[in-house]
Amino acid sequence: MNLVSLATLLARARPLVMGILNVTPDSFSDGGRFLDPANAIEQARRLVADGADILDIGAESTRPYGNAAPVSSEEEIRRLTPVLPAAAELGVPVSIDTMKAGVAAWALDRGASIINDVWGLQRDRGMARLAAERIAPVIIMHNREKADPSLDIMADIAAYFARSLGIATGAGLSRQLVVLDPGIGFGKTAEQSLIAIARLRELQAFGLPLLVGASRKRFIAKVSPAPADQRLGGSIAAHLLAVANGAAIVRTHDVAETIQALRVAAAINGVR
Ligand code: HH2
Repeated sequence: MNLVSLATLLARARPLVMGILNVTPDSFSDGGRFLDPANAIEQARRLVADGADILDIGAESTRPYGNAAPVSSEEEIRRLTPVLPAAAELGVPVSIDTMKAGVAAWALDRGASIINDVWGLQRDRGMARLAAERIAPVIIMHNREKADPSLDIMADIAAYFARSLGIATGAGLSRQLVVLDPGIGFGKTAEQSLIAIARLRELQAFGLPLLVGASRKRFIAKVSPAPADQRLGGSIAAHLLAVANGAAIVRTHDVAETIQALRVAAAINGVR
C-alpha cells in the first residue's frame, strides 16, 4: 500500500475499524484461540465479513511489563506462514503487528501493506529504513518499559512521537505515511490510559491520523471489574469517546459490535 492508498482509506467519511487477529498462544484476551491456522483464517474471514477495514495480524503477544514470552523472528514467521498470505487475499489491507524489521519485511513480501510497530520505530532501527524503502504506511505506537504514575502522560506521548517522527523522516519515510497511536495500556497506569483517550485531541497537533486500541484492555477492569472476554461494553465506550476526540481508526477484537456502536453514534450526531 502506498501513500495514495493510505490517504484513500482514510478519506472514507467514517472512522476505520481494524480487526485484531492474534496468531499466538498467549495473547491476553484470545491467546491460543487462533494458533491453529484453520481457526485463524476462519476468524480473518469473520472479521472481514463483519466489516473490518483493516486486518491487524500479530504473532507475538505484546502484553506489557514483560509478561509475554519473547518470540524469535523464526517463530513469528512460522506462526504467520499458514495465515498471513491467505488473510491478505480477503480484500482488505493487512497490517503486520511486529516489533521486528525482519518479520515486517517477510510480511510485506507476502501481502501485508501496513507496519504496526508497538515500539514506534525506536526499538528495531531497521524498521524505519524498511518502511522508507517499501513506501509502507507505519503505525507508530507510544510505549514505555514501565509505567510512571508521576508522569504527565500526554507530554511523554508527544515527546515520544516527536522522536519517532525524527527517526522516520531521518530514514526517508514521508510523514504522510505515519499513523500515531497513544498505546492504550502500554507503559501506562489505568488512569493514564483514561487520560490518553480523554485528551486525545491534543495529539492532533501532529496533523496525522490517530489510532486507538482499547479493546478488552485492563484499564477497563480497573474502572469496572470484568475478565478480558467480558469487557466489550467498556471497549465500545472507550472507542466511541476516542472517535469523538479525533481517532480516525479503532483497533478491536469485536468488529461487528464496534461498527454498530459507531454507526449509532454517527446517526445521533447526524440529526443534531
Ligand atoms: N495493542 C495490542 C497489540 N498491538 N498495536 C497498536 N497499534 N495499538 C494497540 O493498542 C495495540 C497494538 C495489545 O492487544 P492484543 O493484540 O489483543 O494483545 P496481545 O498483544 O497480548 O496479543
